[in-house]
Amino acid sequence: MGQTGTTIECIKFADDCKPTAMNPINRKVLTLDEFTIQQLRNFPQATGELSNLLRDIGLAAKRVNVEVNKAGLVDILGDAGSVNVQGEDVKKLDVFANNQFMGVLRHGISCAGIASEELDDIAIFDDEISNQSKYICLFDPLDGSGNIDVNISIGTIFSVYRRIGTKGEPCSREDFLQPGIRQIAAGYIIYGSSTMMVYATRRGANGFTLDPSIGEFTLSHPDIKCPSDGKIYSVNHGNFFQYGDGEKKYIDTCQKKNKRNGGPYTQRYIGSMVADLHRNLIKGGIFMYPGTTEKPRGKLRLLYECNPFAFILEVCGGRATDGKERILDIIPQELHERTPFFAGSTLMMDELEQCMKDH
Ligand code: AHM
Ligand code: MG
Repeated sequence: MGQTGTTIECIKFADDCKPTAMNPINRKVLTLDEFTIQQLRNFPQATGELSNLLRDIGLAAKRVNVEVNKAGLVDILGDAGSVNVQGEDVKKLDVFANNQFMGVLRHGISCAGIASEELDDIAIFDDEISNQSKYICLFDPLDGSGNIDVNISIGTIFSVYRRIGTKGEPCSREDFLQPGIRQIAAGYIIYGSSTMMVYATRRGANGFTLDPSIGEFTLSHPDIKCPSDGKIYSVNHGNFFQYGDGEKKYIDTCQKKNKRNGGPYTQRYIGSMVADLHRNLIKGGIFMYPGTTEKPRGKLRLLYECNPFAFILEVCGGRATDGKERILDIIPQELHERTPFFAGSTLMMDELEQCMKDH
């Protein structure tokens, strides 16, 4: 992976997947649980804590998915803050999502505490079992939630670190303020035309699509790689005149043909970063949320929006920076700090950086 040079080959499934007389099930369809167990079998020294954690996240995601799919019915069932026809309080979906992720992790055995876009401070699960667990998690439980009422894809973003504090004691803020390069895993769930969970470890990134008929995430995108070049650029053009000269120059480059790029590129911007980055990861492209004159640090949060995507992109062969520095090397100062964010295919990122240097 990137500068760390610790890429480990992704596990291949071909032989295990073949149906045999002893095992007539079509093993091509691996569920998320089967996949993580397969990985454990390949790494006997692993304790299984990370697999537990990912299973917990998958479970919360399925619950959130059910509610997201019902979102169009809020006018029938009751608006957030009101009481629905069953007499239950209707919660805002992002609060609901936050409670689901926090709930499964608090009751699980692999997470000592969480930080979330929905919480001002960290939540420490200070009980005997949680204090023994290795990991802490950071979440944006429902990113792009402003898009819910118009039926546009939204997502959950997560990031997992090994805690640096002493096992047996409650976790602390230092565990959460680690640079992104120390992530053990990162991922996202996209609630879209189908629901998908993608997660990356240093061994690779894999995507799982929710099969509604069995209620399980199943391996649909093994060993994801980001194309080294692409033809899509994603940026909020409404802010164009507030961007710096380097960003303006690059956007100008995207709109023209040159010897390298075979342009003009296609502009695609949903305004839901999980959907925008997922598309660009699979098809090749670049995503930008620069600082503006009004908001010099941009809008996106370093710890639970940019770091996880930077990690996933680097595992898949792409890159992510704040315009100057590699995102994963930034030492965080605050839980909710913001950063300009540029991420995508390496050749497009090279061209962007050249424009930023020249201007
Ligand atoms: P949110 O965390 O309040 O949902 O905001 C984050 C979202 C991202 O998903 C998206 O890329 C960005 O805001 C869009 O912002 P803008 O409308 O300024 O382009
Ligand atoms: Mg967000």
